[in-house]
Amino acid sequence: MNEIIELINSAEDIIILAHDSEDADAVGSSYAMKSVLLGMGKKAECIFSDIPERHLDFMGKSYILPDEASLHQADLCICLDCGDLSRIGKRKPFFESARHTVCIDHHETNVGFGDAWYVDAQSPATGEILYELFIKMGVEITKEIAENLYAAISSDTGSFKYSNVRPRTMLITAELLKCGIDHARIARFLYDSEPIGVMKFKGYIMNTIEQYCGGKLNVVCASQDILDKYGIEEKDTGDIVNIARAVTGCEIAVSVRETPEKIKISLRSNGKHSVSDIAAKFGGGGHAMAAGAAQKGKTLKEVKDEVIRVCEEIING
Ligand SMILES: [Mn+2]
Repeated sequence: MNEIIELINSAEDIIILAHDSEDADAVGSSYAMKSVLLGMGKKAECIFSDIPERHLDFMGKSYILPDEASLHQADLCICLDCGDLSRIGKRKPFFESARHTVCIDHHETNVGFGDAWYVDAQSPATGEILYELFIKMGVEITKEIAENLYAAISSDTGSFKYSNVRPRTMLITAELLKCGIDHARIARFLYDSEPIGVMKFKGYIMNTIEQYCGGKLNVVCASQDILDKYGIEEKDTGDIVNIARAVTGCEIAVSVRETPEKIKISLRSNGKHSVSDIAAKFGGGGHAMAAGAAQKGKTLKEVKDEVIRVCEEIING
């Protein structure tokens, strides 16, 4: 961490990137880092791959998209919550042109990249790592920084439900609450404010769960036609895998989602199996309990059948 702090201290112009299809940990960590850097009198910009999911709108719009960013040699590029460099996608030139690069992450498949890196696979969220980094830097945690870190940690722990929560997570969260954040408001935006079309779409998903391996494998599937029918976008469907995961007796949950460019696979485990290995078989990665991948040039059905086959092998040993 000391090397990272030195690189931050000696940089003036800093670019912040997170993994593509930014989730709440990626967005919250990026915004918190930006606030800290601006507070230090530095120039800082978050460049996102895409407009974040709608339910993250409450976190603000403190980002620019790649098309709006000028490609120049920044002093430092900080890569957050990003398991490997391929996940910054077409923003790679920003990373490659920076004088120095840093990676801060918690994906167990991350082997480290950049001039300096800090990867803690035991940490449930990049937001939790950043809290400790900021304290080490002597940064005052403002309410705004605390809100973003809280959203990051809350989201990556499934609202503190997942097995990745550790005592330190609760201690850090308590420190964030002391900053006067409105955690109930954050929870409402993150978990309890669904547009009606999305809610009805989720009703459809619940009605079409497919079970395999005697109910140990639960699969949900969203085609482009179904999204059109409910008038929603692909980014509204990111958490449908958790519907499959919530079925009694489920060991592995899978969602397969169609987008115009690719088929996205999300995998969740309820503890018995590691799904990061399954994701890796499809060119993806992630954590033991939550992982994902994407496939191009195949139909939704082809991808679904392949994933089911691999999962069946894992479950049946
Ligand atoms: Mn994360």
